[in-house]
Amino acid sequence: MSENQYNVAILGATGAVGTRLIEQLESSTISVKNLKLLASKRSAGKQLTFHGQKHIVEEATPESFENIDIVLASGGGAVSQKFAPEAVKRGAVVVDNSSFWRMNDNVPLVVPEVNEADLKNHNGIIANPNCSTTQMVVALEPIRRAFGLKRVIVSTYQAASGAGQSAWNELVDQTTAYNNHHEMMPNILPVKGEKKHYPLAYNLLPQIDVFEPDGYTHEEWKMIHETKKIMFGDKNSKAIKVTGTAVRVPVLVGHGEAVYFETNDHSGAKTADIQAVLDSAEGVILQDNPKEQLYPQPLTAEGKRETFVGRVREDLETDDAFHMWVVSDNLLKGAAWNTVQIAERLVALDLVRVPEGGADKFSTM
Ligand code: NAP
Ligand code: 12T
Repeated sequence: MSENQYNVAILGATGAVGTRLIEQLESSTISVKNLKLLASKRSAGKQLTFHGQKHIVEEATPESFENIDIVLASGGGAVSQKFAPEAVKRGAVVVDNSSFWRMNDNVPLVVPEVNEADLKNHNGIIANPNCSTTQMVVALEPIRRAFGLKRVIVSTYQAASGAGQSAWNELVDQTTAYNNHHEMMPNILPVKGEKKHYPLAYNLLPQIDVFEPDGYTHEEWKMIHETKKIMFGDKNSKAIKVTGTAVRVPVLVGHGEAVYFETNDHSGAKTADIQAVLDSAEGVILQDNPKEQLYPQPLTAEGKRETFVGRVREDLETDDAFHMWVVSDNLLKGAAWNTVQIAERLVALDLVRVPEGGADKFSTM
């Protein structure tokens, strides 16, 4: 582990992900010299704590990134579009949570358990995948390594907090309103800024992010193309078929996923073989014992860095096909922990620097 100390900035520090970035950085192996907390003008002056010390939140400007080594960004797409190139120009390496840079060919999209090696190709920006993609590939990659993988069909059960602190607050308020026979006032979900809003309390919303012209939501589109880029190195890889349906459920923290997959293995692998591979996989905790009613749940995954897998079983009618149930804390492995984990790996691999010409790759954006 490197003994260097780093100046770190958290962009979007007051948000649902940002507050967890602070906590994950506190318990990381990274030695922080100075921490700068950045948000919009709205939160400038607010105080947050890091290692027991008060830090004042500042409004982010391009100059905020002078003398910064590592930026952990979770301010949203427009914020990362604007500020990530400014930070890289000033020599900082940005690990970005937004979807803005993920599909850029100059930007590695990384889940350390799956494709840590892609970090060495970075040009100053590294993208953190979508939360639902991250936990799915953590569970699928060990299966791909052992048995190959040719097809995935996923149904997601996604928590409100994935859409930010305001969506979290909205679900709490709606639940209270419903229980007290008051009117529910939806303003955020399914998507902030969309034409229509619906209550999530006591409901299910089969829309996460905006609709694409083909009828898929952008969340479903991201799961398809991010999975291909992370696991197969090409966002349009034909080596695997991926599809799915993303649904918002009235849970605060922790996404669930029912995953159907077909392997490339024709040796007759059984449920126990899949379980054995998952049981020894990095970042995975197998919780799978129907006799004891043991299976992953959002409430038991909350606050944990790992991805929990259970309900592993053979498909009854298709050879070499299985089902599993995957749960993780969407704000940790889905966002803040994966981001800090990437930063830890950058430090360990001595990659906390912008390579020559790196900044030029983002200057026209
Ligand atoms: P959130 O709770 O709404 O927080 C948004 C944060 O961005 C706040 O700190 C906010 O600061 C800051 N911000 C907004 N406008 C800004 C500006 N112009 N300049 C600087 N900071 C600004 O949202 P969240 O759930 O933490 O998510 C933040 C972003 O992370 C999302 O938009 C998404 O792109 C990404 N995310 C990714 C994943 C993933 O799957 N990897 C999961 C969740 C979120 P104020 O307090 O000043 O408003
Ligand atoms: N629509 O970073 O609303 O791509 O749950 C993360 C969370 C997009 C993203 C959500 C979203 C992202 C959500």
